[in-house]
Amino acid sequence: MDAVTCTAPVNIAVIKYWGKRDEALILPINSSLSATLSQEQLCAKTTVAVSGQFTRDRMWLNGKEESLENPRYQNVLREIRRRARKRKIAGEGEEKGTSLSDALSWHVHICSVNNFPTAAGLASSAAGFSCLVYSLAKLFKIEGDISEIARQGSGSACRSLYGGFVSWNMGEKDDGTDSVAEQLVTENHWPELRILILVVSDQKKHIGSSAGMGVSVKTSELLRYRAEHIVPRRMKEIETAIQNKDFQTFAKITMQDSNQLHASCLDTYPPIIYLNDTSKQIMHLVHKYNDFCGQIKVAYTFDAGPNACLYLLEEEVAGVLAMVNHCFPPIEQNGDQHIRGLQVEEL
Ligand code: 2P0
Repeated sequence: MDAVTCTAPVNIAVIKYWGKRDEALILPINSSLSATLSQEQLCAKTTVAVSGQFTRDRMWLNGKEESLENPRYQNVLREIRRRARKRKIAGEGEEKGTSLSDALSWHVHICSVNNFPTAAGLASSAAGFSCLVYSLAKLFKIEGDISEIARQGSGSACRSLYGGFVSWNMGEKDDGTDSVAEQLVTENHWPELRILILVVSDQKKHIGSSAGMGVSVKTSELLRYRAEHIVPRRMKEIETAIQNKDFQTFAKITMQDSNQLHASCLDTYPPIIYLNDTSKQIMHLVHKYNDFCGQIKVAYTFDAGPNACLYLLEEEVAGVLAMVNHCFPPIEQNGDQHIRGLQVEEL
């Protein structure tokens, strides 16, 4: 038997991925860009093991057995084994530990836990698939870019393989070989940058990202326009802003892109609404705060759910947390009004 355990953090997109041009290969209609959080918090932890004693591939997610029938798991396992087979044919991967020949003829057991609510719009699939693919790659001694494999598990997962700010280039090829993640800057580039996650609700979302983006691609003209004309420009602008640590530009684009994602969701037919009243109050509060300060001090961004992620600089954390706690005093068991600053993540 051989086993590997890894952790992978969630990532928070500032240029959002929404829509696929190929559902099976998970190829997006636009490039996207995110920051990967630090390893300590909001992460998936996965152990993968191979053994001659195992009679079939099996997986447990947060302690409960899950079926591996889902084509995404099948695609990931098939691709990992295909790459490992290629290495074995080349006579590699037999150096130490379990030989590749054994690993390839044995079944795999996967055990994964998240330390945050699954499917509450907190990028759980990104951390989960990133961690799974990274662990399997270590177990099967695969080398080279694995973001193409992670992408086939869940699109945003490819961005969690690297730290710092990471882009997922949409690519042009039909086979997806150029639709890969690339690190823009490392986690040490902008040490003053912080993310606050405000948990508005930890309930499962009413429509998952994959289903939601499928309907948006079919019905939203705004989404098509955004992918073709707006995202390419914004990607360049925000990359330059990040490289120059230009918080004003970075924050403005971040908020505009989040708003455009949710506008595209509303433009979808039938419409998809992920934001709730508390989310909207947070947006309003952020703009009021920035107006009061005379410049942008904090930016919000929302994924496929009502929870807010705030990007800000370290010097603003105490003030913003005080403001949030004042406007949304933590209340036990009070549905949507139950909001708290979950934690300060260090990039
Ligand atoms: C993002 N989201 O860029 C955007 C913003 C949600 C809103 O990536 O179908 O779970 O597995 O490729 O990766 C969520 O999409 O979807 C997502 P699949 P995924 O972070």
